[in-house]
Amino acid sequence: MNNRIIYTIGKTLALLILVCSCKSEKKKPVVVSEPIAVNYLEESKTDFDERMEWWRNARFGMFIHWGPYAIPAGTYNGKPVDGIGEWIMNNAQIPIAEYEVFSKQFDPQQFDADEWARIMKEAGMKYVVITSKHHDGFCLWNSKVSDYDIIDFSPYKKDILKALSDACKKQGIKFGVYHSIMDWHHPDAQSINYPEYNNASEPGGNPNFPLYLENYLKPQMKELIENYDVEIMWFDGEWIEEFTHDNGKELYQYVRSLKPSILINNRVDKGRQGMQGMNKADADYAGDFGTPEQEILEGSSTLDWESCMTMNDTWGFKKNDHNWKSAQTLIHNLIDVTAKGGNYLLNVGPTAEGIIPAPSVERLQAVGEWLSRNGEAIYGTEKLKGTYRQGNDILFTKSKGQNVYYAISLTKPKTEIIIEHVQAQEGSDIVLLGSSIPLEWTYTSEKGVKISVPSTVLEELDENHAWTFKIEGNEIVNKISE
Ligand code: H79
Repeated sequence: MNNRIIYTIGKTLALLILVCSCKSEKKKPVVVSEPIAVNYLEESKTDFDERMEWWRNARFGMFIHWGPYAIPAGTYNGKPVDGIGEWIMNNAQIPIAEYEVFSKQFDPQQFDADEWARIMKEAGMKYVVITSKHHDGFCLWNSKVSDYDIIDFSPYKKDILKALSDACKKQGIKFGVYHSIMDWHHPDAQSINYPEYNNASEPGGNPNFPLYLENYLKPQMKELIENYDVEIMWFDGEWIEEFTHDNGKELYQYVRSLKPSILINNRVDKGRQGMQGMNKADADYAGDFGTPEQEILEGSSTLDWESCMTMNDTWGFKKNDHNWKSAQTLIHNLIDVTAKGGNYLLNVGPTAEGIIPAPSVERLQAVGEWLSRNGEAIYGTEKLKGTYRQGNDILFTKSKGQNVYYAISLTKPKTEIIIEHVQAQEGSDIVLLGSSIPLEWTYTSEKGVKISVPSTVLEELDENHAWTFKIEGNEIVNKISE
C-alpha cells in the first residue's frame, strides 16, 4: 500500500473519531467530504490512452541540458575531461566548493527564451524537456527549498524555467522538465555514487535519503507543477541504491496527484533495463513510457517509448565536441523512431552565455524543412500492424484512423519503386509529399504497388534526405510484427 493511501485512510479514521466524539457531546456531526484517494497506478487503458494522446501525436521534442557545467564546457584546470559534459563534476572529481564557483558564475546574458521556442517551432518540435535540475543539483528556477538556484546563487537572477515555459506556451509547445533524483550537491542525497562526498559508506547508501525525498524533491515537484505548466516530468538518476521501487511508486502517485494529466517517464521507478530503456517485466513498475538513451529500439514495441539522443557526443555543452551527426542521420532517426511507434527527443546543449550552438540550429532547421513537406507522415501517425519496414530503405507509417499509408524511402527512388505490404485503393492518387503530381501506378497481389517516379518530378521536388509516398489503401498483413 502506498503512503498516500495510508495517509488518506489515516485522515479518514481521524475524521471518524472526530465525528464520533461530536456525537457523544450530542452535537450535530459536521460531515466533511474527504477527497477519494486515487490509485494512479491502476489507471484504465481508456484513461491512459487519453492522457497520452497529445504525446503520441507529437513524435518530436527538444531535450535541453543546461546548467553550470556549460562553463567548464568539458575542460577542468586546463585539461580536457572525458565523458559527457554535464557529468564533469563527477568525472573530474570536482569538490563541491570548487564546482560552486562555476554555479556562481552562471550568468547567461544572451539567453532568449522566445528565440529558443522559435528554433523548436521551426524544427517541427512539439514539446520540450529542459533540465530543471541535473545530477549536479543546480536548479534553473527559484526553488523555495533551495539556495542553490539561478535566483539565489547565480548573478543572473532571472527565472529560466518561467521564461521558457511562457515562450513555449506562445508557440503551442508543451513544456516538460528533466529532474534528477540523484543529487551530488544535497547533503542528504550524496552517496557512494559520488565517493569524494560519501557520508554513508554503509550498505543502502545515505541514510538521510528519505529526508531528501520528503523535504526537498517532493516540494520541488510541487513548485514545478504549480508554477510552470509542466506537462512531462522526466526523471533520471533513479538507479542509485538509495532510491527504491517503493519510493518510485510513491513518487509517481505524488506527482500525478499534483496534476493528474501529467506524463511521467519510466525513470521515476526502478524498472529500466540499462540504456535500452524499456521496463523489466518482473514487477509493477511505475512510469508512462520507456526511455531508450542514445539508441533506437531494434523493432517496435507494444509499449510507449521515447528515444533521447544527442546531436554530438554530449548532452551538456562541451566546447571541444564537434562530432556532429548529419541532418540526414537525424531525419532518418526521426523516421525510424516514428515507424516503430516511438517519439524522438533530440538534445541541444546551450552555451554558458545562453546560445544554442550553431551546428545544432542548422541541423534543426534542416529537420524542420523536411518536416514542412513530410510532416503528415510523422505527426499523428501510428505504426503498421505488420511490418514497419521493407528492406532497409523503406519505412512505413500510417495516419491514425484513416486508410492513408506513408512509405518513406531513405534513398532517392529510381524511376520505379515497388511497395509491398500496402494495397493501393483503386482509382486513388499516389503522390510524393511536397509534390502534387499524381504518379502512375499499378497493383498486383504478387508484386505490390508499382509506382513510376519520373525524374522530372524528383527534380522539381528537390528532396535530399527522404522521399515519402502517400498511398490510400489497406495494409497487407502477411508478416508477424517485428
Ligand atoms: O542526462 C543525460 C545523462 O547525463 C544521463 N541521462 C541522459 C539523459 C545519464 N546519467 N547517467 N548516464 C547518463 C550514464 C549512466 C549509466 C549507468 Fe546505468 C548508470 C550505468 C550504470 C548505472 C543506467 C542505469 C544504465 C544502466 C543502469
